[in-house]
Amino acid sequence: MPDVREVKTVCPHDCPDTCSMIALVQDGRLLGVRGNPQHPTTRGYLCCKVNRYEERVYSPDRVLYPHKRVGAKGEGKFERISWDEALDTIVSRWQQILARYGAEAILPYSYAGTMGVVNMSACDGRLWNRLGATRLLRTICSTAAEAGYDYTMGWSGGIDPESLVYAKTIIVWGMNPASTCTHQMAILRDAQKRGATLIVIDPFRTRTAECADWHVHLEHGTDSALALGMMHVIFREGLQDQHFLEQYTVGWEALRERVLSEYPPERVAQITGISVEDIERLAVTYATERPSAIRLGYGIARNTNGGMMIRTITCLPAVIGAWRELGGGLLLSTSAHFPLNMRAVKRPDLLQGNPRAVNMNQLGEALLTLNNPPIMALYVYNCNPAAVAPNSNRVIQGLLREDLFTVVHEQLWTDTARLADIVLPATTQMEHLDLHTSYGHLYVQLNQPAIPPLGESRPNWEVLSELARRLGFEESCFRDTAEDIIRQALDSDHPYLQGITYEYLVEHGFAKLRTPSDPFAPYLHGEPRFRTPSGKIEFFSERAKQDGYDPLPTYIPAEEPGVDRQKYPLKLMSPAAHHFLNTSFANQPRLQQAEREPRIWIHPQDAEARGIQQGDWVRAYNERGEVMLRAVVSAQHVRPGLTWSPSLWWHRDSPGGRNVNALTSDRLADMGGGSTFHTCYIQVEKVEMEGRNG
Ligand SMILES: Nc1nc2c(c(=O)[nH]1)N[C@H]1C(S)=C(S)[C@@H](COP(=O)(O)OP(=O)(O)OC[C@H]3O[C@@H](n4cnc5c(=O)[nH]c(N)nc54)[C@H](O)[C@@H]3O)O[C@H]1N2
Ligand SMILES: Nc1nc2c(c(=O)[nH]1)N[C@H]1C(S)=C(S)[C@@H](COP(=O)(O)OP(=O)(O)OC[C@H]3O[C@@H](n4cnc5c(=O)[nH]c(N)nc54)[C@H](O)[C@@H]3O)O[C@H]1N2
Ligand SMILES: [Mo]
Repeated sequence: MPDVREVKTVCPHDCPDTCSMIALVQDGRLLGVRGNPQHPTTRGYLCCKVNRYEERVYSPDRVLYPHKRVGAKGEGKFERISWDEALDTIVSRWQQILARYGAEAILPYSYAGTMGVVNMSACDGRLWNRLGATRLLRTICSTAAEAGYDYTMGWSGGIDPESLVYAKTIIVWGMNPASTCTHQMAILRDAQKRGATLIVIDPFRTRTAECADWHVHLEHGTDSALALGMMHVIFREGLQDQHFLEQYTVGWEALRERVLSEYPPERVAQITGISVEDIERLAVTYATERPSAIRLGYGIARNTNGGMMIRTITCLPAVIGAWRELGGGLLLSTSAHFPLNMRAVKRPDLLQGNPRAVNMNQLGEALLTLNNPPIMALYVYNCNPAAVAPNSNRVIQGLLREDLFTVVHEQLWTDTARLADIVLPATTQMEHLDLHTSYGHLYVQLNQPAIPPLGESRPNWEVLSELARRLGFEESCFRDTAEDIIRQALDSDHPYLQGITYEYLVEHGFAKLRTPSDPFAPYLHGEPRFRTPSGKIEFFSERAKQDGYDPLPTYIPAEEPGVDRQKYPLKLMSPAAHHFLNTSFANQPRLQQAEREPRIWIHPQDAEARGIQQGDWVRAYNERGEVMLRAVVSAQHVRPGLTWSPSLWWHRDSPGGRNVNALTSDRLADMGGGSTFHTCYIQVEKVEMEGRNG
């Protein structure tokens, strides 16, 4: 028997944990993966999705060879072809399109299937910049939250999650780490064991809420009002940090006046459904049982008022000076701390002129209505838009356009791949080299290939750089290998990267940024400066004012204007499923069994009014589409008027052929062009599904 080899790898998926993994390999075959016990946040275990990675790598759904479509669009009939034929076809179709319509007729469409510096970042920049293709605004996930945070904080990095064990009060706000980043949850549990109070603010009783000391079960979309009500109590009781306000913030007088006059707890109680006593208790606990930390999620921002909710919540730590204590402050993202040389990776300098932009949340609209030029070619990688983008019937209608030339580079035969003209096989993380940062910790990590590529699969960068060369682009960056790109990314004089070289990472796998303290408290050392125009935390934001927003944080309800609330009276949220990662892993039988069926949580009042009982199949519908879901009737989980359906099943595996995105809206959030998956109105009715009810 050949020996079992251990290879240092990194989980590439879109999750703040970015785990360090050990791949076990025998004779070129992946036996399994383990969480790296040496890694301080991975701590030797992996989540329920990734701990059997071999099921993903060797899935019967893997794309192993290039294919071309032979049946009608969407029929799903394909024939194997060679790489040469595939690349020749792509280049010649693109060249025809370039000659007739220009480069803006080509749209790359990608997100974070892998978060690697090589196979995401370099791929999203270089070729498309050089080509002058239509730019994709990558807004589906985080941009509303980032824009809201930025008005208050500038793009200043959040606190080190490893510092959270020193907190005495932790508010997890609009985030579900027990499902979406289990290693962050472990830190929160540790803090709880050391005596911290864990508070969860969420309109749904999530797995995280189940673990909390206190679940603040508020009305959906009302968080700004709650945060402003907390500030009212803090100022009224004199619990603010006056020194911090005067030294490090802008506009605290105006903020104080607003919250004292407009957000008394009585009014906030009416908006949020939380009692006056609870609002007072929440504010006083947060301000006095210190250090106090807020773990703020991206999920909450996927609402029409999402940017303003994040902007408002982000003001709270400054009011009490929480940033000045180890274990205090706020964490939305750690990304801003990584000083990698991203200009060298993405090459924005290759861009000439100012090609138009398409918001990725409105793909259907772009494919069906854009003109001068229309989108004639789509190149999809690291993403599954047919199933993950909102308003999927519209997206699918666009993808079915007979004159659209669609290439999908994929690991799996996803809903999107099945709608392509050319399908290219992609390597998995076990089969290629890459470098990773994280948005939830402070480690730089190297992923080394553990096994040879399966079938004829190739990494993203290999394919895109080959296409660039075949298009005649002579810039030397299109001859870079993955290793070249990683070395360029690490090429920086920044003290945080001191000694973190390619060679170091080959040997050790990971390195924590060399920050001045560990755990890193970014605003404890010297005089804190924030990355806003004033260098201070901005309660009053001149930039927000110029951009047409209220310059101060404020409460705006989450609403889908123009919807007939008589016809569609229920609100639907569809956040992350525990056993899937967006649509990744949702094809694997073991995880499908764990997730059971596409389901919808509904309050007993709303169920009874519709004759719906526990376990019935229901049809959820609105003007955009319909979905079949199994009802979970629960007063504990949702308030009346709200429903909840975890995302995301594949369309392929959904009864009726559509997942929940057939219902969601492609309206944009208030800020950052973000998505609004959770501001969605529907009606629900009971249906008889053969052999399925009961
Ligand atoms: N298991 C699993 N893990 C994942 C993912 C997955 O799909 N599955 N997805 C990954 C990705 S891409 C991301 S971006 C992250 C997302 O990670 P999270 O930010 O944790 O995202 P969600 O679970 O989508 O949403 C978090 C919570 O926001 C709540 N929410 C919605 N609207 C409101 C509101 O108005 N107020 C408040 N207070 N809460 C609200 C939802 O009820 C939900 O519990 O997770 C990553 N990890
Ligand atoms: N209703 C609803 N919809 C949502 C959300 C929600 O909360 N509710 N969440 C939204 C969020 S936060 C996000 S981030 C998006 C995510 O949407 P996507 O980025 O589309 O995420 P996944 O569904 O994980 O699909 C990623 C795809 O990339 C492929 N892939 C992985 N690695 C590679 C690689 O190296 N090369 C290539 N070529 N392909 C690769 C995978 O096989 C997978 O099919 O979904 C959004 N959709
Ligand atoms: Mo995301």
